[in-house]
Parts: sequence; C-alpha cells; structure tokens
Amino acid sequence: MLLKNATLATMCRGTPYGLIPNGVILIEDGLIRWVGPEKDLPAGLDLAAGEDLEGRLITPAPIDCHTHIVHGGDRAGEFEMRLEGASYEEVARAGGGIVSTVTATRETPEDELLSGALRRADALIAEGVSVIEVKSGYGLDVETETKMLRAARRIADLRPVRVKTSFLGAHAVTTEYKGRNADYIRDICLPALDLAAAEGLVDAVDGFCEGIAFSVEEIEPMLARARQLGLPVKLHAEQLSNTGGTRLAAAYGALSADHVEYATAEDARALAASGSVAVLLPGAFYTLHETQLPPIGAFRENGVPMALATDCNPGSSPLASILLAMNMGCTLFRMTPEEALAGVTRNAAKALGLDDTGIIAPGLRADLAIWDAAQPAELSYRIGFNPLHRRIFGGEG
Ligand code: DI6
Ligand code: FE
Repeated sequence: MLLKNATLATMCRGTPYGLIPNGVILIEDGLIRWVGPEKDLPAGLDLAAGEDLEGRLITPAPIDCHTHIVHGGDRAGEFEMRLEGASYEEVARAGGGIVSTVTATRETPEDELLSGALRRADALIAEGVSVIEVKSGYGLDVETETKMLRAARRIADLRPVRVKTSFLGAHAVTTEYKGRNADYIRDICLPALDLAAAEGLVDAVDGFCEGIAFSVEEIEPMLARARQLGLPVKLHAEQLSNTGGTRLAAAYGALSADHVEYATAEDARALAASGSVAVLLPGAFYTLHETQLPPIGAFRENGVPMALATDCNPGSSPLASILLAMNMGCTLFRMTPEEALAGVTRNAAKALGLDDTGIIAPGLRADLAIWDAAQPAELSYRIGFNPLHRRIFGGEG
C-alpha cells in the first residue's frame, strides 16, 4: 500500500508535529516501510500506483491509554439525582456510587459485559483508535475481576483493535471489607492478581491511591507483587487530593501516574526521574466539576511526557470520545493542540509500554488515521465532529 499527496503529522521529535507536507507512506506486511516527502522518494518506488489522498492529514492512529469500558449497568440515575440536589451520601445510601457498578458487574454475564464494552470500543474505533487500555476494578472479588479481564481480552478478537489490560483490584472495597483495606488487599487483591496473571490476563497493575480509596502503604504490596510477576505498574494518583501516589509510582518505575490534578512540582520531578508518563484525564475533571488544574507547567519544565485519555467509566467520566478528550485537554487544561495530539499518540503508547506504535516511522506498525483535515490543530479544535476519513490498522483498512 502506497499513500501519497498527504500531510503527515508523524509526531516524531524535532519539528512541530513532525510535519511532512506532501508526504508519502509505503506500507508492507502491516508495517510502515518508508515515510518521507514525495521529493525524497527512493528510486524504484512507482508513485503512479499510489493512492492520492488529496492533501488529507495522516496521523498515528490514536490510543486510549486509560479506560474502564468493561462494566455492568450505568449511573445515569445517580447523575440525575445529584443534579436534582442529592448529596453524595444520599446517592450512596440509595445504592449509587462505584459500589453500584460493582453489584451490576458481578450480576452481568461475561458475554453481556463484552457486548456493552464493544459499544464503547466501537465509538472509540470510529474516531480511529487502534489501542484501548481496559481496567478491571468493578469486581472486587477474584471471580469478577478475572471475568472483566477476559471480557476485555475478547474485544480484540471481535474488533480490529489492540487491547492492553490493567489489573485494578485495588480500586475500592465492598461493605464486608469496609475499614479493612489491608485485609482486602491480602485476601482478595493479591490472590486475584496471581490468578489473573497466571491466566495471561494482565498487562499491567494499577491501583487507586486516594483518601477515599487506598493509602500508599496499602497499595505498595500490589506494586511489589507486580514486580515479582514481572509486570509494569501504573497508579491513579493525586486525583482528589495529594496522598503520595505519584512518588510511589515513580519509585516503582511506573509506566504512568494518572489524573494527577493535585500533583506538585516535586511530584513532577519524581516522574521525570523515573521516566513515567503523566496521564491527564479531563473527562473526569469536567464531570466532577473539579477546579484544581494538573501542574502542566511543571510537567513541561521537567520534560514529563503528558498523555491524554478518556477514563471512560460509568461514574466520573462517561466519555467515549478521544477527540473530545483532546479538545478538553486544550480548553480545560490549556495544553497546546500539539501536546494533545502527542498525548493520544506518542505519549499514550509510552504510557502502555508500547514501542511499536504512536509515531509514523519505518519499522513500526501501520496504525494510521486519515482525516478530512488540512492541519493537525483541527483535531482538537472542533467539538462533537468526527473528521475521520479512514483508519488503517496493521496495514489493513
Ligand atoms: N478514579 C475515577 O475517576 C474512577 N476510578 C478512579 O479510580 C471512578 C470510577 C467510578 O466512579 O465508577
Ligand atoms: Fe480511571
């Protein structure tokens, strides 16, 4: 496959967007073989046979590096109650909150979890997404955590997309373990992780480090077990308050620390030292009416790579649009459109430990998005408009 007459935002470093006007991409065996300006085309390549993209923009296919798209039920009723004035406690007493999603997820058979997740995955794929990270964390028992991860894996059997799974057993505790977080980690979380990892269901280990969830001391055994199992880690950290999750993540060489609204400049330096990505989730910021902005300036100054993702989940971020996440990154977090695009391509790949995708370069997978757009800023600029012209996944499409 030879694509010609396109504007390429390769996202390779050096120039803004790694832009190549009037570019050509040669794809062979699912991989990018050659990329460059038409004038540099190697001898022997017959451009006449190429497909004329009429000046359209090509970017690396977006990657959604933080989602919870496998879950039972929804929380629309809770959303409505809160907007009618119910307090968080009243919602919880009426059976709402994260525990209601746990109940629904336990009750939902794996096939139905899968079909619900496919609807959300399809919305992402329609915007060109080629890799979706999917977390467990609405089971909170051994059986349901593994059921969620099996459903997540099956998405990639049924759709042209890659799935990376994260074990998020340490997400919340159910009533029987209320006030006994450490017991929950020992009795449920660690055995569930061991089992899921043995079944090959886990690509990374995640945890929710927060005042309303787990302390750094409670989470650390999960990271230590991940290390024993040879699995990379990431953490939900500093979302609602600063409890030290970012520094713990950095100490374990985490792939990423996610949310990080309440992270400090010192936390940013820790992430820079460990080479971890800051994954920013403006959908949750927006839904929760948060006002504390993540320390974007400190991330920039320290060279911390920033990724952007949907956090698609039924409670704090019912968002299944990577393009809207990019727009929110720019409008709410004041990221530049170039940072937003790097956030869903190069840096999202890094947040998942993927080195075969995320930029347009020879030898990498041909996972590309072709847009009805003339310049990359258009992807972040419009709201509720999908300019995807075509998606190429592993050289197909
Ligand atoms: N942070 C979040 O924003 C979600 N999980 C997490 O650790 C919330 C998930 C939910 O409300 O269902
Ligand atoms: Fe999340």
